[in-house]
Amino acid sequence: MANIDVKVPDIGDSHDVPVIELLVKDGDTVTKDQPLLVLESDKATMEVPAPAAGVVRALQVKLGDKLNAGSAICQLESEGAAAAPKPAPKAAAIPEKKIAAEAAPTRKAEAPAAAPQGGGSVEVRIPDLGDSHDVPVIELLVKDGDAVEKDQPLLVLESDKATMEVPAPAAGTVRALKVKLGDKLSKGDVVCSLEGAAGVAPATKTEPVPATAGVAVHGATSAPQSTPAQPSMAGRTAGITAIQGSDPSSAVPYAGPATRQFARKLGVDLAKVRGSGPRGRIVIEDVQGFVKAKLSAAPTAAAAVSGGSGIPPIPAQDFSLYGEIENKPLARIRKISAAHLHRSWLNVPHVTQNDEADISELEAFRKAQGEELNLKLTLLPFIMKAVAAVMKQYPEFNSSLSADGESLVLKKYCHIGFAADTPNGLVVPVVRDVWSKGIVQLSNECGELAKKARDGKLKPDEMRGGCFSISSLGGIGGSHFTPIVNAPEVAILGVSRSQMKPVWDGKAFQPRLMCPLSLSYDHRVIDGAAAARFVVALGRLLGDMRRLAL
Ligand code: CAO
Repeated sequence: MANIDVKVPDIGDSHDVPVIELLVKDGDTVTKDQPLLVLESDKATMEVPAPAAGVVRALQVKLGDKLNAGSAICQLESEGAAAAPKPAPKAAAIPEKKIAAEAAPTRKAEAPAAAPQGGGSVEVRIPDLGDSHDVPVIELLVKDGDAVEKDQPLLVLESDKATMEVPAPAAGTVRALKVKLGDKLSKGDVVCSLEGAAGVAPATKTEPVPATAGVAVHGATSAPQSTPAQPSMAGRTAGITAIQGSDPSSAVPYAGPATRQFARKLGVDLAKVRGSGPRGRIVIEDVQGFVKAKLSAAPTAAAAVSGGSGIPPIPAQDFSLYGEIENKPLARIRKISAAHLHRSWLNVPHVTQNDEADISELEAFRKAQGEELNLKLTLLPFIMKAVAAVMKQYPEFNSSLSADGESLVLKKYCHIGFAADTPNGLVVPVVRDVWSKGIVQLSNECGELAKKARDGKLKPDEMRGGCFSISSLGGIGGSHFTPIVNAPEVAILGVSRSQMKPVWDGKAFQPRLMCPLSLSYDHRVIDGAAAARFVVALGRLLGDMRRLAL
């Protein structure tokens, strides 16, 4: 057993760099290279990884602490030789893959990737990208006519090895922008001109700048890699991993400094933002989209948890850590119904009353009538008609709570909605005036509305004004389920698949077709006894539809 003192390694020119994320706590077991914390200076965001596997002990830093090279972080209680403390490693310690991304801040002044053009204008070219060629532009951060500050990022390149920002070598106005998103650039390619960029130190002749000087890698202006005389980036930042994020095991959001800065300004936690860039990289548009979504979701989300329930959100997860994933945007209908269902589920104290109705005679009648009339008569219109009759008998099932919760609004009409399964999600078309319609008419209307629903042609008016809903899964299968009340309605009937069952008639078991019914209701309005009465009455009606005529 050995204890390693873990310290902040060389972080280039940076001092008093704040801890923006603390990724471990005392007692945590970490693997070698697992990030312990994230530091963020003006120039770079850097992870400090564990130098060996072990258990974190005596953690000495907290969020916001400002650290320097050599600042103590913690001890690592580690077993075996691998745990032996290492001096701050130099170049060799870092895998080649990461070298370009592990840039330390270096001499910006020596390498503006710009060639003077006269008249206060300079041509900005891609500087030396080390071994990389044809590196795609993954973010274009300026457009023609934009005024930029010195060092303001102009574009972001991403190779297999690194994500690199190309900053403006001087303040000026962007002119003749020659690149677009997706272009593949190499050393010396012209990016744009900077007009009014007076005072730019000319690059050594028109040669592109040496090595990677002038290229900011995750905000850190990188040191030349290929020039042996320069300290290697790996060497300079040994022990520091600039945030690359393309490593899916990284818990730190994968984003460039410009995006990070933008997110910080808006107070956006990047861990909650889904990146749309290559390998999930978060770009500025993602942050904007996140804020937009939050703002537009605010009313429904707030409504969904109305009553100040303070329900903690489900933490965001990176599912790609566990296997391949695909991000499929939700259809509009699904988003709307999700918000509505969530709101109903949270606001309405639900109880579900289950029962079974003997529909043996009804089925025989339905089939016979269907054949006689040459009509596709399903069970749904019969159930709808029976429900409407029971609602007349028990008017609280045809009511809504007033907005202030002080009274019950009793409806003198009967419009019944039915849940329809469509390729885009659940919709609930509403059949009007069920009291005044016969089964055949109800069947025709249900058929038409269901077709419109599937074709995405329902008008908003055809989904409004319902007093009660029916959710029939009988055509699919299953026994009972718990439907969610379609608030501000106060009850919903779930219908499951009928089955032949042995039913005791007092003398013997008889095979009867039993249809499972599940009545969910708003317990603020409906008592359990009333719900039981409703279901029993419905079962009796479905058992003998002649009662409807009484
Ligand atoms: N028991 C046994 N068979 C049943 C039945 C039941 N309870 N309900 C329907 N069936 C039968 C029908 O009679 C029909 O059989 P036939 O072709 O032999 O006559 C077959 O199942 C298919 O019926 P259907 O589902 O197409 O027709 P429907 O009128 O009963 O339902 C509709 C129409 C729109 C409600 C239905 O298509 C649908 O979308 N259901 C899903 C609703 C849903 O998703 N609910 C969940 C909401 S909460 O997440």
